[in-house]
Amino acid sequence: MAVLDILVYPDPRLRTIAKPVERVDAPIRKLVEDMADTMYQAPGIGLAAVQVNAAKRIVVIDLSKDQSDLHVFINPEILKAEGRQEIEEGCLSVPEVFAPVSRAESVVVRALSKEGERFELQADGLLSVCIQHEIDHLDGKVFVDYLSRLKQDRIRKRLQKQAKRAIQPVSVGDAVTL
Ligand code: GNR
Ligand code: NI
Repeated sequence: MAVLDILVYPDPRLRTIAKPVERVDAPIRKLVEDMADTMYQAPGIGLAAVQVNAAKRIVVIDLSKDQSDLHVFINPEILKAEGRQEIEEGCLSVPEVFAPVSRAESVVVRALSKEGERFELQADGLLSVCIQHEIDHLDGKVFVDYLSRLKQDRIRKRLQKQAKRAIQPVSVGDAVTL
């Protein structure tokens, strides 16, 4: 069990375009497991490798309440997208921000499984949204990119301020425990 650190917007590493996985081998399967651990611990319903600073095209999703329905997508590709839906999205890399985003209602996705086997899946509703949100991460995109410039600026400033506060400066006279 290994929980990885999740990059926080506006970290420039979230703009990385992930590279396809060439072979689904033991190190890749270990990364998939660590990503699932990280997603469950957060907790979130999806996670893309770019969010844990791994530039590989890997996504994990589990919409269940009891960690019983893990979907693994390696090198996912959207073959077909139809219709439109808008739901309130959130992102583990953009804490405490929720906003509606317009996306395809249904998608057909092709990917490799954890065993390296090709499969296709038709998804709609929240699973469809989540697949699109995660594939965006693999292309260096974050859901706030779809919001107005004003909202993006506010979110960026707020999270930058929080990141600065999280680094506690040690001032003269502070007790230091070794
Ligand atoms: O946990 C998550 N919830 C969520 C809710 C609505 C739309 C998309 C998501 S994905 C998000 C986890 C995440 O940041 N994945 O990249
Ligand atoms: Ni996200």
